[in-house]
Amino acid sequence: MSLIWQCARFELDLSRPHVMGILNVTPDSFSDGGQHASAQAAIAKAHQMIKDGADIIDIGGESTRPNAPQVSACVELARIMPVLEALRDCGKPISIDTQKPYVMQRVLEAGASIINDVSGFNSAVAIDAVADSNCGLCIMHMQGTPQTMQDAPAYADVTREVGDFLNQQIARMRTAGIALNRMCLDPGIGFGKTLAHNVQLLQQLAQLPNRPILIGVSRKRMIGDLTGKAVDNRAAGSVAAALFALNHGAQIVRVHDVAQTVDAIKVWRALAGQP
Ligand code: 7PM
Repeated sequence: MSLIWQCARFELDLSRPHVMGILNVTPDSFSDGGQHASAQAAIAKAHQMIKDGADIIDIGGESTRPNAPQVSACVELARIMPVLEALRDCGKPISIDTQKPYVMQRVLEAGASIINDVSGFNSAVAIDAVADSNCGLCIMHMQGTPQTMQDAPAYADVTREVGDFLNQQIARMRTAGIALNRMCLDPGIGFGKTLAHNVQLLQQLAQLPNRPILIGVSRKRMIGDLTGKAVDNRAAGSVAAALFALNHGAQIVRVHDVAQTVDAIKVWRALAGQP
């Protein structure tokens, strides 16, 4: 597998682990003070994550929480754009977490380097929206929709079914002329999966298609189930899961707690004798 992930003007060398810092720009994440104040708080947080060692910043303007109200492309763009414009020259690739083809097109024009789609570019319109750029693409698997996905997740073999979906999306995107080296894959921890499904996927990352793998497990319910801790107390559990993923086939981890994750990776790598 090529260890270079092409992300617009960035060529990420995934022979060492990469940390993607999560930057939510939904109103519930940066409270009150209005639109401008919350954009300023988000920008400051991104600069702190970069100081802490983040390799990528992932901006999300649409809550993917189960049962979350859906927002229009217009509202999503109004949240994302001021933050993207302030960060696009920060030296790190900016990823946008969106499922909307219109949002994808607008943010690519505005200098985003990665599109992270939790629905895995599962439409011809989404594929067309990214085909003509050279941005990086994170193709994620989800069973169902964010509104219904946790109702009764079911698989005969979760790793095989997730792998089949990802292979199918790779093929569709290759047919649309998208280069393989722009794609990374994500099994979508918690997106239409039980704890047992999540555990099996993390143990079997090496069985997924042979492309770079991104894992987002930070502060998720899985960590709560395993530790009994509320969402604001899941950093240590999340770091353990991130290290496990990196040592079982993942190259990129998407995390809230950047400083703690970066320290853990440094210590693990030193002990493993990796430069
Ligand atoms: C509520 C529920 C808020 C779930 C936020 C979430 C992933 C992602 C998200 C992931 C990739 C979260 C999720 N999760 N993108 N976006 N992989 N590629 O916990 O696992 O951050 S949103």
